[in-house]
Amino acid sequence: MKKSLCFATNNAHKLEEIQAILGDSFDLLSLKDINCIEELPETGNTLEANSLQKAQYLYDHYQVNCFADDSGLEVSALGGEPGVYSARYAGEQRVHADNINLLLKNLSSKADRSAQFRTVITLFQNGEYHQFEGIIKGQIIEELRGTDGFGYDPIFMPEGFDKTFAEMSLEEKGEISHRARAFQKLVAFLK
Ligand code: ITT
Repeated sequence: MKKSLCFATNNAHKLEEIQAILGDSFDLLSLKDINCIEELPETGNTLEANSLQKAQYLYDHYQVNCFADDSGLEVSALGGEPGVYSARYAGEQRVHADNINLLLKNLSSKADRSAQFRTVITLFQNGEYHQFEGIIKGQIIEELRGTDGFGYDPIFMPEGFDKTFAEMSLEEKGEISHRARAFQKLVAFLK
């Protein structure tokens, strides 16, 4: 029987990516599907804390088995920044282009351009939770390349590839991304 699970996100790109990874083995519900229209709490200082907070909120308020993710770009020369603050790096208005510009500016004098995307997923089901981590290492390039994807994709080149995430198709990115790796662990756990 298909498991029904709610994915705690409002990000249509992510829903699309995850649906591609899960295929039709799970009945994936969006926040809209469960009539959750309020903003989910996300006040932690780590990816672990934030994904747990979102999943627990949904489980407590909507009585659904669910999972939530939180991801960030961790840049070595910036001590792991922007990390948990990736979405609002350049301010609360959360504009991807502004975030990219600020990151490139802060990195302009640094020789080390290594970075990683990291995802933490929290699965909340039947009153228990489990966390899963996915990492993809790479480099921050100096100029934007590509138009697909979202966020920092145009400046992130994954290790072993000669193109950025924004130059990859959804399927290509979906095979190697931080989120894909964390989700593969989630799916293996669920099966
Ligand atoms: P929700 O909280 O609504 O799910 P979000 O945009 O905040 O969506 P995340 O918490 O997963 O998404 O990621 C936080 C930020 O990290 C995101 O806004 C991007 O700036 C960056 N990021 C995460 N995953 C990314 C990816 O695959 N490609 C590019 N940037 C990404």
